[in-house]
Amino acid sequence: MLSFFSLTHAEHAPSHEFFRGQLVPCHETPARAEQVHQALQAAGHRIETTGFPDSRALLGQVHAERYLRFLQGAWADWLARDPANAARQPWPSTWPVRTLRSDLEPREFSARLGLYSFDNGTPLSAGSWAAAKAGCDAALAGAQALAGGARAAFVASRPPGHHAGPDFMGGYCFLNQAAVAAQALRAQGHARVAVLDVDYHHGNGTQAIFYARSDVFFASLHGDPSTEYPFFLGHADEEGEGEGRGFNLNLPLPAGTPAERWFAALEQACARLQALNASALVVSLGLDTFEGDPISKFKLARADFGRLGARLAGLGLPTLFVLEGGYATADLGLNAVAVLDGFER
Ligand code: Q9C
Ligand code: ZN
Repeated sequence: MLSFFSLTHAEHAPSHEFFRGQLVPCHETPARAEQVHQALQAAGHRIETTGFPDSRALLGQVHAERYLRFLQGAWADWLARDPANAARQPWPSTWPVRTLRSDLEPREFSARLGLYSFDNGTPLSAGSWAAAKAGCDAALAGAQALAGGARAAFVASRPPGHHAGPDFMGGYCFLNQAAVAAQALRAQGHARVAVLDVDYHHGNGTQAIFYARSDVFFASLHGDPSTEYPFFLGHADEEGEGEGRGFNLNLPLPAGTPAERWFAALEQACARLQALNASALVVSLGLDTFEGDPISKFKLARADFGRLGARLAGLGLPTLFVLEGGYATADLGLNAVAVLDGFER
């Protein structure tokens, strides 16, 4: 499958993350993308690495301008505070939760980082903007490949994007590549685009971006947020609002869910997106549903990823796969290739 991969991903390389209150080495690493790149090459998939279009205009359609300005300048602001910060990671200090004001931007950097974050588990590094932006450019290139007649394409980007909302980062995500792709497909003339999120974690950012819209249907299969990250969104009663009512489908599943039950939920999502006449599909392809994933609790095996690809091919839609999570790094490339090969079989 035609794949889009920017080497710029490697510029996002923070060292540690907060995980259940402890500082631990990052789960979301450059090695993930390298594994995917190698596996794509080994399996003979064509990979484009340069010459992507600029997604900046589309970014302004899915993210707030003040958030984009903050994120683009964040590392320079952090260094301006103290040149020694070059060797340190910034962390948010305060979050504007209920009753606090989020309309104003504080001048203090760590407070602004709090304003634009919903967790303390999303470390920023010098090249975070560049890497996330390159992923969006790759997503736009993928959408353009579909417009040019490709049946499907794969955007092998990192950092991931589905937790990034209109004006916030979180869950290792900064810019929402899948949302950019969906917006690009809309601009090409697809009247309704479906975003199917199969990452273990609910795609709260994508849901938030499209929650009041009927032109982009969002469906997600994920660990039940009553016990799984991101905890505060992803329940079955979130069905969309206003014009978007009926265009959001959450299928939370308990930790430990085996493959058969997961595929039954996938059928529900497929039935809905067909009933809604979506004419293009963006797949937020998280591979952290894998049985070997270190931070997730579903039980899909490699062969199940092939089955997933085959099932999605059966929908008969132009399909753009966008890499999201997946932290069993040594298996990540082979799991991604299993989906793509299953689709093309
Ligand atoms: N301090 C994706 O798979 N870990 N993101 C919880 C909270 C967050 C996963 C740590 C896991 C995010 C794209
Ligand atoms: Zn995930």
